[in-house]
This record gives sequence, C-alpha cells and structure tokens, in this order.
Amino acid sequence: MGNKTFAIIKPDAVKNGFTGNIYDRIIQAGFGIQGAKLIQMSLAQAEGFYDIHRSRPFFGELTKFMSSGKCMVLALEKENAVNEWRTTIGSTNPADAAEGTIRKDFATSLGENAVHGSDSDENAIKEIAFFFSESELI
Ligand code: IDP
Ligand code: MG
Repeated sequence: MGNKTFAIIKPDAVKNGFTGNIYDRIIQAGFGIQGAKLIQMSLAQAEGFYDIHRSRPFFGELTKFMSSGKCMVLALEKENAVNEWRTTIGSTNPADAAEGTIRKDFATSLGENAVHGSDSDENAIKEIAFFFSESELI
C-alpha cells in the first residue's frame, strides 16, 4: 500500500468559496501536504488528465467543467493514502456520499462534485507527476 495520493479541489468548490474548508478537512484527516498549487487547466490538459474516461458519455462535460475555472491540485501523503482519501471524500455522486464526507458537505452535483481522488497507487504517482515537477514536491 502506497502513502501518496493526488487530489483536486475542483472549480465548483473553489468558486463556491470552499477551498479553505476543504484544505482544513485534509489537515484534520491527518494528511501531509507535499505539494499544493492553484491552477486553471486548459481544455487539452483536462482531456489529458481524464484520458481514461475519453470514451464515456460525460467526457465532454467533465473536461469543459474542469477547465472552466481555478482549481487547487494537491499531492497528499498518509499511510494507505489512496483509500484514506477516497473515504474522506465520499461517493462520486454526492447524493450517495456518507455523512461528514467532503462531497456530502461541499459538492454541487454528480459532475460538479467538489474534489478528485486517485483510484490506485499507480494512478496516484502518474497524476502527481502530471501536475507537479520534482522540485515542487516538498
Ligand atoms: P471519481 O471522481 O469518484 O473517481 P469517476 O467515475 O472516476 O469518479 O469519474 C470522474 C469524474 O467524472 C467524477 O468525479 C465526476 O466529476 C465526473 N462524472 C462521473 N460520472 C458522471 C456522470 O454520469 N455525469 C457527469 N459527470 C460524471
Ligand atoms: Mg476516478
């Protein structure tokens, strides 16, 4: 089990003023922050990041949304980080997310669901490298 995961505070959450609240949840849940920065993705960058979803019907909607505004990308550290972060954020659809999870408390809809979390150790490493250079990871 790896100790790194990759997170995004998505454009809906940044626009709605929840960046600080979500950052707090990250700290409270015991994650270390190895890297964090505010960015706005280009459409091409969002398409590259979500390449595994290219054939899905929501790919266009998702990449347009993810490039629609500022978001915060984060490299997080904790033992069993991938599973721990997915538990902290809750189900993809906020309507199904457990009480006290980030998506339950801050997400707008299934598409605009406040945060991203890696789904495997392998993807966590790839996703961190997609947005951060070595020198940005402390
Ligand atoms: P995850 O973010 O919980 O891992 P995935 O299935 O990997 O969920 O989907 C990636 C993202 O695509 C979701 O977080 C959400 O923003 C968006 N998404 C997933 N399913 C739908 C859908 O049916 N309609 C619109 N957007 C969706
Ligand atoms: Mg996913």
